Amino acid sequence: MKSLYSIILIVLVAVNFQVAKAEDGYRLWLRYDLVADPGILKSYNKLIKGWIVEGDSPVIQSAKKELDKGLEGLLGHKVQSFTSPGGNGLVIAGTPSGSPVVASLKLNDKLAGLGQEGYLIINTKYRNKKVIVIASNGDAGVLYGVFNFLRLLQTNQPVKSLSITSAPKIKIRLLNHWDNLDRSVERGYAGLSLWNWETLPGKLDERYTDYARANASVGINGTVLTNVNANALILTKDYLLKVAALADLFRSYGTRVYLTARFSAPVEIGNLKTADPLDPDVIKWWKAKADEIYSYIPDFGGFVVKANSEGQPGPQDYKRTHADGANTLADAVGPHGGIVMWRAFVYDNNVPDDRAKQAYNEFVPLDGKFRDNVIIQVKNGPVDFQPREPFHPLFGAMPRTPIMPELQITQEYLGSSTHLVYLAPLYEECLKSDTYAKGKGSFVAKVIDGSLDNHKLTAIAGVANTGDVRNWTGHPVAQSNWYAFGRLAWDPYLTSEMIADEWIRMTFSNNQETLRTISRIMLDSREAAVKYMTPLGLHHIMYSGHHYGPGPWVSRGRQDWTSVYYHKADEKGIGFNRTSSGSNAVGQYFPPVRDLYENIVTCPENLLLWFHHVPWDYKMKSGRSLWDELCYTYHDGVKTVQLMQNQWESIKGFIDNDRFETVKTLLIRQERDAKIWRDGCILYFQTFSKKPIPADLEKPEHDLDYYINHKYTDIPGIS
Ligand code: GCW
Repeated sequence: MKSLYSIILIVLVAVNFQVAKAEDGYRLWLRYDLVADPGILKSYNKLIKGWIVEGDSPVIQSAKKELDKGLEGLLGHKVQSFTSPGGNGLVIAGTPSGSPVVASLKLNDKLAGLGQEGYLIINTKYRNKKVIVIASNGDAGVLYGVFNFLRLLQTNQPVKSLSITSAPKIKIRLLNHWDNLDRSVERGYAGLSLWNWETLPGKLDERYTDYARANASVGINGTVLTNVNANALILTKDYLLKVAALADLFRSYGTRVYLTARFSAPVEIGNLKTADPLDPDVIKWWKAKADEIYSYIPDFGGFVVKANSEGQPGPQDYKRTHADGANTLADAVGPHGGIVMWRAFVYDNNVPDDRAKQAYNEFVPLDGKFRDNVIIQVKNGPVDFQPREPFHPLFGAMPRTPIMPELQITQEYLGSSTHLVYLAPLYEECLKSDTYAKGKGSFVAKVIDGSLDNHKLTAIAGVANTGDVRNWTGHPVAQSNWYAFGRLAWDPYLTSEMIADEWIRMTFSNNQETLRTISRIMLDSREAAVKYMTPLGLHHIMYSGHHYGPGPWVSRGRQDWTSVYYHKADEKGIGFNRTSSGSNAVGQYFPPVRDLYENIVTCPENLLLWFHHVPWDYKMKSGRSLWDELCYTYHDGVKTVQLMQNQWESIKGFIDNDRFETVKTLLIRQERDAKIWRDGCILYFQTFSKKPIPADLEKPEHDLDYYINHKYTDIPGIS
């Protein structure tokens, strides 16, 4: 009996080793490796005998190529393409207007309401033969449907009785690249910018196509190529021709190109004396510039603008409002169908009010004053992409103005490309927050999908984590954040678990045990990072330059860029009093959210120090004092990373060795640096609390000075 078990074990291990091939991560989640389960493979081969994709547009060509490539890889042989249907087992994809076969299926009723990007995937019969149909009203929908179909195969789902309809809930789904023209990437940790301006427009790197494929596979339909800290040169002819070359390529994947507009461009590249948005020459200049752009890029999406924020020029330089500025640009691109995404990430050190309140104060009075093609781009939280923030109070507070969220995919405050942190739970937390703007159920997701206030213009942006390193994102698991952003942009009601499940199956393995293990690691990772960096509502206590390590001691320089401004630790306690007895940031939320945060008893403990200055002895729900709870939570965070390491170790041999070792090495670094966060912060806060670290907790290895002076030598982007 024993030997039978060992034979079974050897066979199992051998099977798993067989699938564990060398892997550099370049293929992302679009690997299309042979379906590993023989039973499932057999069933697919029985059901799929060939394919027909009718239509000639560039997007349909992309759909054909993808289907061809995907089926060949997954099924292990070239799957024949047909020009006319005949036998059983054909995959038919197209639109009623571009494909006579699809038209003859009379799907118009079913397609009504799915728009140009939505699609259906069904098993049906064509002239009495069993077929699988992927249909949409628009070419982009066909491409998205093809990607969904391939995803079903990649994730080993049955494809025998499909009845899928899917349409995006948000119209414009964008990556924002903070990429500079010298190819450096602000807050980028994965090499240089993907856009090689020197070799454009002549050379179209293969990566551009693979980037577009990856985006289309999750439904991302736009890309803002340049940094919000903008360089006006991108709007000059030579650069625009380079942009046009990218736009031509991306168009065949349903992706539009957008740019950031530097507000002072009329002065810098237009030789005007002013950039005053109400000056007739400035208005004329922007109109002419927009006309020029559209002459090269007929489907140009529009502009993103960071104005009067962190030193960027803007309308306030001329005593004009954000609405004046946004409207001038909107009037320029509007006639061509373009939009303006005007960022609400504004704050000023000279304004004495709490930084967390400034965007709301600035923008709420402007509600209803923007053109129809302007949308206000709001970060998920009121400070700045912290590991945890409450949702931004602007969501729901400007009912007459479309609002879009800006999420950060690049891990500026979450361990760069070194820490394994799956961000879908962070995104989900924001999207599922109830603003109560129109009573219970006024979720952020409903504000941004337009349903709460009846807006047609809807959008969402994610600050990209891509670069020219071979695996695109540095950390292999950081690819999941790009993926998760896209999936949530398509449907903000999806869950982190579902998205992780898909991504792991496509990227690593369909093996149940492997899947469960990686999923557990990913789903716990964000909370772990919050705990070892900024537990209990702490925020903005990172090192001042690179934002990777701790810096609660940062107290010099611009006040609202210090840490002491945010944690306010003193002998009595710690935390920012944002209640009505403090900055009253709680007053920007609708009741009952406002009351929930105002009251120290009802304020969620994971946001406690965001809203309250709390005495060190305050009794927490656990029964511990605040000080002890802080210490235990920091330690919990590190423990989770240690657990993640053990869990990762358990899948050795079940995935390829390359990525296994890469992640393993990074987890060791993550543990090391999580301890630096933990011990540096605890020792620093202890100088105020004057209390001992609970006896059962491991003591810091070094003294506080060590942590204050620590330099990293192996972290991308900060050496
Ligand atoms: O998060 C902060 C970053 C800046 C960034 C800014 C912004 C692009 O530290 O690097 O600038 O936000 O979002 O504008």
